[in-house]
Amino acid sequence: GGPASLSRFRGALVAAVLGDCVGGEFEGAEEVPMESVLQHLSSLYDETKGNGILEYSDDTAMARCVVQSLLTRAGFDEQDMARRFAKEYSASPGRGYGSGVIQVLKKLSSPQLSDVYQPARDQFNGRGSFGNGGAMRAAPFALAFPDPVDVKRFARLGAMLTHSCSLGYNGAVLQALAVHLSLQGALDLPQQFISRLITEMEEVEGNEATRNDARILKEAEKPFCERLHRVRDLMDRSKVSIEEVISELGNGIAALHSVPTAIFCVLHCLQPRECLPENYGGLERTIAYSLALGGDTDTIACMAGAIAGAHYGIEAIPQSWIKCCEGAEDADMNAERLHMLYHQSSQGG
Ligand code: R7I
Ligand code: MG
Ligand code: MG
Repeated sequence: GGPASLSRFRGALVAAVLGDCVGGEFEGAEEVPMESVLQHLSSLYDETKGNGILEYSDDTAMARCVVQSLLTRAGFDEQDMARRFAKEYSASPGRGYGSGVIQVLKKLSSPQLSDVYQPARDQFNGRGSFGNGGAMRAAPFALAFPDPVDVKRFARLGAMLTHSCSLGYNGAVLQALAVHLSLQGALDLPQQFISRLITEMEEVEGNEATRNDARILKEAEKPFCERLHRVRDLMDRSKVSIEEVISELGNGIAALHSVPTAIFCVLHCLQPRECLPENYGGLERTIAYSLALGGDTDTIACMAGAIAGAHYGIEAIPQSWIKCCEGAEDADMNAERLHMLYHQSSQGG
């Protein structure tokens, strides 16, 4: 489809859910042989096997709250979004939430709370979390707002409800921007895609809060920009091993060690790769490759899935995968609603 087509919206939201659901199998695994990944994925093609439904985790649970809030409020409403996070957590606390964020979600359910951003600020001795929990649920912001200024602003504020460290919320901004550009068809020119992300993040990271957090955590002055340069270097190389990707970019639960990694997975899988089956399309390659990195597989596959889904569109997603994953059909319906909201706002009314 063309820029911002319905197919791209559906692809983005559905593939994010698939990444989370299929990625759950390997979350936290240090080494994941490609063979195990392909075996796991091949069970999804076999509808007769009746291997049941793969459940989604916190990544999708929170993204669903973001979607519902953006749709019902027809825009960003921090009170409403915070309430939904808290309610979802208390209804299903066993979705695999990060160990720190649980404290925030409990505090957010207090009716006395006056500042919904305060619980997040209290995390980790007042520095805030740098986990990837803001980024893992950032894709819907790109599907609700056509203007990149809104995408950046609301992805940041939405993340700050649980992640007040700049290394947390800037990861959410980067993820939302990647989905935004992909929706426009920007992955047709991969070199320009990465350059535009770097240019955007130069501005996003050009402030005192980022400099402070980076200094305290002993990171480069603009941590995400530095990582995006590494992504560009890896892209330019003809052969890259999985070990190199992990050591250069990471595969962990910090946003800094997972958002650039997810972006690399998408870029690397734009073309066929030796380690992946020839009959795989780009979307399948991206998910398989994300899982083979090990570490925070559900989240990296979820984020890579959103970016790749926005590029390839819904037609690239095997029907049988959708049937195997909890919440995938819901995501498909919500994508249509977001598509309407997006095009209403771009007409200014
Ligand atoms: O970021 P968050 O929501 O976790 C998301 C991850 C995804 O992989 C999900 O799939 C799920 O598995 O969890 O939750 P947080 O608790 O805010 O952050 C995750 C973890 O990062 C924390 O439990 C800490 O181990 C670590 N972390 C920090 N450690 C030290 N100092 C995050 N921020 C800090 C910090 O400032
Ligand atoms: Mg998870
Ligand atoms: Mg995870």
